[in-house]
Amino acid sequence: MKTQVAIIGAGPAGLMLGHLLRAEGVDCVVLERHTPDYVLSRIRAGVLEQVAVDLMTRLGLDDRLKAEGLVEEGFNLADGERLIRIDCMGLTGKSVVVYGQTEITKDLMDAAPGRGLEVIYGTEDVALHAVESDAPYVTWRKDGSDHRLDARFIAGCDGFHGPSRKAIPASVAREYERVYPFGWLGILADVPPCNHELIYANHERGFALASMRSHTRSRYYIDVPLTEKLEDWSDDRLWDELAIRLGPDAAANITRGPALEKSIAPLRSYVFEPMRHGSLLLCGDAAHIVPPTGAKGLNLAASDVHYASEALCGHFKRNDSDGVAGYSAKALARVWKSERFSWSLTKLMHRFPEDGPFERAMQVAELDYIANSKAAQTSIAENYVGLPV
Ligand code: RFL
Ligand code: PHB
Repeated sequence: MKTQVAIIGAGPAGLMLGHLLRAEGVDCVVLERHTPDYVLSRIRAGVLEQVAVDLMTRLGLDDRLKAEGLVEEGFNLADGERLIRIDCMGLTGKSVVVYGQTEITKDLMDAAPGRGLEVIYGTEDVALHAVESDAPYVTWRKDGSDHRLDARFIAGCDGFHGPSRKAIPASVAREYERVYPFGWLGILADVPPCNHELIYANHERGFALASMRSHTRSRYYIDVPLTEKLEDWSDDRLWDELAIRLGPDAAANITRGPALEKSIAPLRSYVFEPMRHGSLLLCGDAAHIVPPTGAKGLNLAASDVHYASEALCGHFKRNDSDGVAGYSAKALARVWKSERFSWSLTKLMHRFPEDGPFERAMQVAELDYIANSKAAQTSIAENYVGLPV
């Protein structure tokens, strides 16, 4: 088989990039290890910045997003009894949209056949070859036979554990990493949210987040030590803990219900440089991870594929190779700013085991500053709604 761009991974990054390229008449094929049902069963992001919404609009795939997405004009930081509202709309003129990653992925998957976007599911042992040349190729196994796809470029959209990043030699690579000493225990339940806007809470017992997927489906998280076992957290224990950490006002409005999904996700900050090597471009979690505190992961995948599609269309349609050459630097400039915001919000809202009274006093002082400073609130708001692409 032959194509112009071989895309590895059919998560949001791979599917968005595939659609953007097809919309411009660039040939591509997406290779995905899992089945569509498996990809759709992963409960992940919930908050979209304008960059992700704009991308779906540009693709003409925003009907359901517009109809079902919840526009959030602000969010809240809670510290004990205090609730600080960040008025994103008032401070920046912009909002975010609550629309699950599952829904975005479904919209992109459903539209693929009609848009001529070929996605091959169930690809095993995907391997990248000759990425430093102008004729890279990908091999895999499916249904017991070997396959090969020749391309001009490979887009590595295969998440944190995929093979793409590893195809870049260590001699040219640089990794930056911070692993946090806790994970987020999340619960999804078909109950109305306790508040119409998200609440990020820093409580003496730990962090909590009240989020949602719709008016009837809620998503909550608490932070737990990495040693914690999921089976020790019955639904009741988790609802009790959420009620304490989110504070009495939110607790009074929490509706409890059975978990549709419950899982623990580790928290990590990670950046891999460069995001392009030869004919291989990395997009999304394949190149970087943010802790979920700023809701930036999926949105960074969207900004990466925006830059990558511009670069690849420049190459194929205008014979302009500058975009590909500059892709890594352009994408990383935005990645690092989102890394900074996610890290700083994580530090502000979590109790780290190594923290003492001084670190806690710093959190209180910063929250107090935020509560009383329009400049501080504006800075948080413009990062939360997303920096320009
Ligand atoms: P994905 O979604 O991991 O997709 C990668 C795809 O590649 C496939 N793959 C392979 N295919 C072929 N061969 C191989 N060898 C392969 N290895 C892997 C995988 O099966 C998969 O289908 O990466 P992508 O597309 O870069 O998208 C990134 C986002 O998924 C991620 O950043 C977000 O989910 C992060 N995130 C959030 N982001 C936000 O913007 N807002 C949020 O509110 C938000 N909340 C979250 C989050 C992530 C979470 N977890 C569980 C990590 C909340 C949580 C709890
Ligand atoms: C979610 O709804 O899953 C969610 C929302 C905000 C975050 C992280 C996750 O910061």
